[in-house]
Amino acid sequence: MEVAMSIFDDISLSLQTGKLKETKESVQLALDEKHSANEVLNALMDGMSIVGDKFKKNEVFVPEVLIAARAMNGGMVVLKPYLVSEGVKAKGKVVIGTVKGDLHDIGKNLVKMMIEGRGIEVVDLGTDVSAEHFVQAAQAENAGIICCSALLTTTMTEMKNVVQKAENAGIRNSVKIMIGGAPVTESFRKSIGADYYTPDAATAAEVAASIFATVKG
Ligand code: B1M
Repeated sequence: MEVAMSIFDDISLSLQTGKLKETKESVQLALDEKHSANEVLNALMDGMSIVGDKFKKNEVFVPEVLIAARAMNGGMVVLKPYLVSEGVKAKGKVVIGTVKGDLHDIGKNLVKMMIEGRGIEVVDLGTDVSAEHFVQAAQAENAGIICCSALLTTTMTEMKNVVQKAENAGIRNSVKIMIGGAPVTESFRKSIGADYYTPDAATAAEVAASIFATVKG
């Protein structure tokens, strides 16, 4: 027996397979058929979350995630004006960057894309970001989470400064600090007093979504 595919399945599947043109077209079609922007967003997020799960299980790899994220971004460009006019708000805001002295950004970019795939707004501070900059940006953007990535054993120590600067600035109780990157571990997280360590981009996005799910307003 054949199962009929809905327009939402089309969106999710074309995103999962990284088909930019098809993703944009099916998003537009769903909107033309008068489906709400929120429903369409959920279909995009569903696709990205399936990609994230497969990435965690090593069923797909970095290139597949990057092309899926490109399709997600394309779909979001079509969707954005409808989200704005329907007043659909982002679920929260994150500032993200690679710490001072560190120029590796492939993992950080994956984390960013996965978090965006959860309907969360992400302000990307780039690479070589000082602790002061992380904290100032979190204050200026009123972000709920600071996400720090580090790939070098020599730069991961900057994450401790982020925790300290957040304390000094008086925002430690209102912001969660998430850390990750190849040399980072759970015991390192504990030693510096950060809130969450996650080993990969998909888990980082899950944790970010769960943080905002428990935060009011
Ligand atoms: Co560099 N490099 N590199 N490098 N580089 C490593 C990291 C290294 C392990 C290579 C090695 O020696 N085997 C080594 C670090 C050794 C150490 O400190 N333990 C190293 C070194 C030494 C250096 C230089 C010092 C080399 C030199 O110049 N002598 C130099 C440093 C420059 C600097 O940053 N100041 C350098 C430079 C570079 C390039 C510029 C050439 C390039 C970076 C290009 C770019 O990023 N735009 C580069 C690359 C590509 C690598 C390797 C080969 C790949 C890193 C990568 O992108 N992996 C790397 C060796 C390796 O890993 N095999 C290496 C793929 C990416 C998807 O994984 O970033 O780990 P990753 O992200 C993962 C998770 O860690 C996690 O999610 C992602 C996947 O799900 N994650 C988070 C990441 N951030 C997270 C944040 C979170 C949660 C999860 O929450 C906030």
